[in-house]
Amino acid sequence: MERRITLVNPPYERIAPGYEFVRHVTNRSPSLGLLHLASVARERGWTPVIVESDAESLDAQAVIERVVASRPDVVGITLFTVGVWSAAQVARGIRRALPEVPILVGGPHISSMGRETLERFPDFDLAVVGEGEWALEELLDYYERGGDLARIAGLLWRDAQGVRANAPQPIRKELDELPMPAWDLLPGFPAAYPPAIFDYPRGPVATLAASRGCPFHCRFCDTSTFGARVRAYTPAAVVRMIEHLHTNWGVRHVLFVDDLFLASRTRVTEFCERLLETKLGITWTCTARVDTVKPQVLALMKRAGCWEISFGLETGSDELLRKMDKDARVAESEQAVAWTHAAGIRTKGLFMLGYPGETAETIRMTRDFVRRIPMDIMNLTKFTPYPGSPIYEELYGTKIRPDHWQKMNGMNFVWSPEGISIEQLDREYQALLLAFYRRPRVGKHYVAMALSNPDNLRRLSRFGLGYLWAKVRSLAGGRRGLLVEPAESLS
Ligand code: B12
Ligand code: SF4
Repeated sequence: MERRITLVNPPYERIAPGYEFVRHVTNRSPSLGLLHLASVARERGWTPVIVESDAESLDAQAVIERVVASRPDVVGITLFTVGVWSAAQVARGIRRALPEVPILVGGPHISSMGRETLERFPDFDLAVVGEGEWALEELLDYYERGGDLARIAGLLWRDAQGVRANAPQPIRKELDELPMPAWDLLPGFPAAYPPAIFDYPRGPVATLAASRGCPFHCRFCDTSTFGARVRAYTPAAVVRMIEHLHTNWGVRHVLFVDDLFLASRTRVTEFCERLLETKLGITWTCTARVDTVKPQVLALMKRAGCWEISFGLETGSDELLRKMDKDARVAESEQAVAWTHAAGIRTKGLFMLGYPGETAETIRMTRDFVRRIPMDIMNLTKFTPYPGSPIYEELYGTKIRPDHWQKMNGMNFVWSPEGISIEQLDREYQALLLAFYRRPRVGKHYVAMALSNPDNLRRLSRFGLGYLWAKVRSLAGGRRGLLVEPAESLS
């Protein structure tokens, strides 16, 4: 008998109201987690279907219809904090149409807030805390043959007494044993999943995680899904996945989404050497902490196709870095960016604005910093205390907006530090980005990139027109050019 599981990446508020034009230039990567789960289900003889709401522009109602039409025996939904409400709406619709079908949830929000989420949203039946592959195998077994839910590690489930939490899952080290992510099931892959504009030299592009886990404890970061222990695929297995992507879909650029790609320089060295041996000419991008790069490894990475490294630089203030428990200093950030630039690899700086302790002075320091370093691309998020991060515990129940879960996409301020209003932060946000992007060196670089790739030019034009239109609407609506909705306030 055929058994079917439908896996859903639900719709969510990706972009703050007022900033809709940003959609043209942002990242639309698929859920790699669902690709892993789909391949595990297929290996066990189930028929998996994947629904990617954002890439397919599906709203909650369209997702419900798509899921019902797929005639599932089990539904799985991946949850980020920002997507919980719309996922609950989707679950309610599925429940009405298919009352007998169990609805599982998992993902970063569940790893930190699983019990609260199940208690709050009755249409989510079961939840998996942490990695999903091993728990899903056991759950599918349970649906085929029956058994005891209480024995599945990492599972949250319901009985007459309420939500029950099983023992946590053990740390799994054997990533090589996992089946290859099921890219073949992804609707419209790879064209429907472009990365952010200017973030890739040429497509098609795919995401990969070569490792899981991070031993650091930056206070703003949620590491509850993979934990503190770094586990990795062997370099040979990573190269095999790249060859698979290249052969089957012509993928030419890979975005590594690991928390700490450079956790082991020995592993990265072997990966680079093996990738060079393939002679595929693949380019790739990864993230790194500033204390993990050195000129020698950078030179090898460059030869092996590394095109860009994202560094979590966060701020230009040592005092704020200390408050974040970032375990890094501004001087180290500066050194890492300089070395990377000298190696011929582009650098992307990931910054945040509005962390507790942010002041006019720290903002000025960040502005000076982004003006002086040889960085190529700046990504600025609005500080958000995500569930699962140490800072969430500290700030929860203080000045956080009552609807904060729905707004947690890094594009809304849901909290503001003492002495700075959300409106001021929003102005500073725009000013900081302009301070960087108005640098003549940066401007020239982007003009060259836009002209060298028609795709960039098309996306950029749509973004520019959208921005002008948003400004006009804001001025006409009496918001003096501010792009945020006027109703936003803190409780
Ligand atoms: C790549 C990435 C993205 C990509 C792709 C997103 C996607 N849908 O996967 C893009 C750029 C689009 C993105 C966007 C955002 N991201 Co992001 N992103 C990541 C990153 C770096 C890697 C994700 C990944 O592929 N992991 C590898 C796969 C294998 O793991 P996984 O998806 O978690 O799935 C595993 C388990 O969670 C579980 N699982 C997942 N779903 C399900 C479902 C079921 C039914 C079951 C049983 C199990 C299960 O099993 C999977 C296999 O083990 C993570 C950091 C991290 N280490 O995970 C941040 C991270 C997930 N992002 C985060 C955030 C905040 C966002 C944004 C809100 C905005 C922002 N500032 O970036 C948006 C929201 C996107 C959304 N869909 O709601 C936070 C989430 C915090 C939270 N509580 O919500 C993280 C954890 C970063 C952090 N450390 O703070 N992101
Ligand atoms: S920000 Fe980076 S280094 Fe810090 S805990 Fe998160 S993944 Fe680790």
